[in-house]
Amino acid sequence: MKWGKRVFLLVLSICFLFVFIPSGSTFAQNFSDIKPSPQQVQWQDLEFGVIIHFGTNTFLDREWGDGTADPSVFNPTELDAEQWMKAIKSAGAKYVVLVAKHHDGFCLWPTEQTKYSVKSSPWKNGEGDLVRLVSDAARKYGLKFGVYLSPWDRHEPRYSNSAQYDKYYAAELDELATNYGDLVEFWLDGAGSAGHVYNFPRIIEELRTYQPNTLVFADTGLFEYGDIRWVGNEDGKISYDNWNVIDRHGFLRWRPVEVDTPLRERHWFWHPNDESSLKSLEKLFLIYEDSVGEGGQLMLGLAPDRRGLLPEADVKRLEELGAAIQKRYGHNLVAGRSRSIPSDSDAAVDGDPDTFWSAPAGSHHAILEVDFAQPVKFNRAVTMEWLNAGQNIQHYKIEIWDGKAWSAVVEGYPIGHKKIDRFPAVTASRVRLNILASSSEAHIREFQLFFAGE
Ligand code: FUL
Repeated sequence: MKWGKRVFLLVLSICFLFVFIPSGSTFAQNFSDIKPSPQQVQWQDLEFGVIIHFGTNTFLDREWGDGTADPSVFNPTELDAEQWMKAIKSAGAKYVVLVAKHHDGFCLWPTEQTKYSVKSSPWKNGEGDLVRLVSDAARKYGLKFGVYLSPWDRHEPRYSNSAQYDKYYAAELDELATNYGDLVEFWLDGAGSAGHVYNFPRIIEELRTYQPNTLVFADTGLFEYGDIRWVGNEDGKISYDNWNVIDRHGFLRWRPVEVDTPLRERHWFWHPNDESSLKSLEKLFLIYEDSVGEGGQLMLGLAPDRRGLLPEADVKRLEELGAAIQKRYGHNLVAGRSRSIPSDSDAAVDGDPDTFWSAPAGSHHAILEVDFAQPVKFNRAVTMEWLNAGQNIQHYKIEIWDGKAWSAVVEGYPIGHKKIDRFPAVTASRVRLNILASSSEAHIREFQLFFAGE
């Protein structure tokens, strides 16, 4: 081809790009091109965290303080952050997010930005720092730590001036981001902010400067700024197919879902005479299966009482939840008790989620079979996808061999980080995960079977 013609074609292609690709569009992206960041992968592996609400509301029987509470009301007499951590650990949670400032504007650390904080309270004669106590206790118990800093602030007079408030909020954020070690998650709550203009790009830039690995939770209205998305309800349930990649305003992004729900019905803060609102073990277990078991992250809300302790009944319930998860998902029938086909698929059935099996490169369909020497009875299957290369599995069945043919006990679509399938008990000695469609080859970290009682 002549040079003149080549240059002409090049110019033509560039013009084509400018004319047909709208500015800001995600050029040549489709869902299966989108992969998680390493930080998102690590965070998804945590599966279960808690968010702690404690502040002036606790002492005034309120859920949303109006910003007028006198700091003198904040006076826990027996506060013990280690008691909280022991209970959190017993439930099996892996990290703690502390509400450092709720909508009432009262700060739980001695900030330099306002007097409206623990500094003005009688607690420890104004010398206390709850963010310090909780972050230290969390780390002592092997739990990661994060914070919630409400943008909506019903106390701070600067709130009425967007530019001044942005400065104030960013300065508060700086203190939290620079003084309390690594933050695993930063909760950006959209509640109450309707109509207020924030400079979130600047605020997130500030956070990223000091905490490049923090994952930002943001509800759908603040989608562009978040790494994690809100499930859309506070019931503890993902009630739709859970794909990690979603499209909002033309942005295709990996946005794993977080399922926030309080331990007590509808209450994020502690309230007197509220014992009956404590969720039952059955309900909590269902919440676990409907969130973690649907590939999401469970964020359970805990509320210390006026003593500064988690109520005994709540502590007991958390222990019961941890024990129930262990009981139902502690005895995998597959690892060490079965043979898998194909022969290179051991990593999918070894009980170790740090190893994974890859179906043949470029394949869009694959079968993983496990054979037992004796028939096994089971009613739960747990499947985990290795997500670093994307969420590839799009349609699958779990099938058993009845001696003559394969029949499906489950038909599903996404798998994602973890999928718990529940079905009436069956007994079989040959079971298979039949991946009917995957955008690229499937990567299976684990395929496990359980008998979780009738
Ligand atoms: C919501 C808030 O309005 C609630 O009070 C609570 O903090 C919950 C976790 O987020 O948006």
